Amino acid sequence: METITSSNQAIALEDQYGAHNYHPLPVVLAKGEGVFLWDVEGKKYFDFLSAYSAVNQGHCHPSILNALIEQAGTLTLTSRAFHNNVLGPFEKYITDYFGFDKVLPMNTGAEGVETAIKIARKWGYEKNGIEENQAKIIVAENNFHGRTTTIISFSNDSNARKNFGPFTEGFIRIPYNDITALKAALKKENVVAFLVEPIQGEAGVYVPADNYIKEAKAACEAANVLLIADEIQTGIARTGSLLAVCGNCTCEKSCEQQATYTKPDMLILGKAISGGFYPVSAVLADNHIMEVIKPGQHGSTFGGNPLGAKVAIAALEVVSDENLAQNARRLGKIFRDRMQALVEKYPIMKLVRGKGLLNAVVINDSEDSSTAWDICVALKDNGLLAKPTHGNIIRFAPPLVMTEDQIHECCDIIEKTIKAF
Ligand code: IF1
Repeated sequence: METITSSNQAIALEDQYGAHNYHPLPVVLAKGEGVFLWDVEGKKYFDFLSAYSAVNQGHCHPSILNALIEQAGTLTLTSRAFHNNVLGPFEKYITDYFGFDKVLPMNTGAEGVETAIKIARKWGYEKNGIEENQAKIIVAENNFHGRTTTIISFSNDSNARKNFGPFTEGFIRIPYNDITALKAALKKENVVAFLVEPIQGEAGVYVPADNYIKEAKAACEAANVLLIADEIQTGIARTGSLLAVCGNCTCEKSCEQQATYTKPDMLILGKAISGGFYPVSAVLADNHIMEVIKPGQHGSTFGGNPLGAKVAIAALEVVSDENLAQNARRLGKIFRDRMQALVEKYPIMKLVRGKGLLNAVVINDSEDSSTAWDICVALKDNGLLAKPTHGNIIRFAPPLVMTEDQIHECCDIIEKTIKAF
């Protein structure tokens, strides 16, 4: 294997031998620890993307690393043709942790979404009298749920869809954060579920009305339709609660007792469920839904493997042991207040929005301008890594282990960079 001694060398290799399915910022990372990343030349950065919220626990968290190393030397993969001694304990741990009867473990987030779609359809046909092959699932405008052919079938992002057809049928798109539109769609024939992100991440961190999810659940319940919450990006303490559907829960009591908590019929998790060490995703549901899946009807080679299961337990322990939800809530408020001060001071900053440590700044320039990108390149030069989502929106999502001093240091870097623009 070629040894990388310069960033340019690594970029050249990717350019020649790798598909060009991303346009990364011009930085080549070689080491990560907590909130920090180092490039090949040894320059240190604050990470303000957290691998799209997959390293909420910080890079290379020692206790998750230890769990990985220990299990990796013992048993990594058996397939589900046989049992293993880690899957059962993982299934009990995660269903207790989130308050559901059962879990179906998969690998990537998109697989989790696909799994939830299959379960919802099967539940509709076998438990809800929906006409075979006629199931409809309601989704939101500007959704992002992954990149598989079925998932992009219900996306309205032309870049994610163009020339990937033909597409999967059975989806109804409605405006996000619009209960009236949801109620109208719920009146249509053969609707089995409403699949929604409690906060739209990729669309640009759109936080809906406080009662949106609770009212959506009530409307779905009245129509005997399943509410599926995609918390792949918003979950695992990112938004200042364990889940975004926890509302403003203070994490002192169990979920059922929290008035602000809305329990979805199906919960989809991914990304930080394994702290960035190993792909793990999961669909959680109660028995009356999960029991529609019988042996041989769904699965995957790596789904539920002992290595991913052990890593996921360790990653979730870090979330509760280190009070990451409370930290994200506290630091997120500080961050938004500091950004709001910049909005008032610098015309180039249009607005800041977000919840917990999932935030975005809208730059006061056209969607197709390169300003947001140029600001991110300048932030990189100043030691902070962030990347625009769409056009003029910059997402700011550091690991949840950040300290108050560090968040102020990062805001100083952002201010210094914005000032130069
Ligand atoms: C990319 C961002 C995008 C997700 C939600 C499912 C998935 C994701 C809410 C699929 C994945 C990743 C994918 C990555 C960029 C990133 C992302 F919003 F997080 F920034 F694209 F929207 N549901 N999000 O956010 O999970 O299959 O990737 O494990 O595809 O460029 P996955």
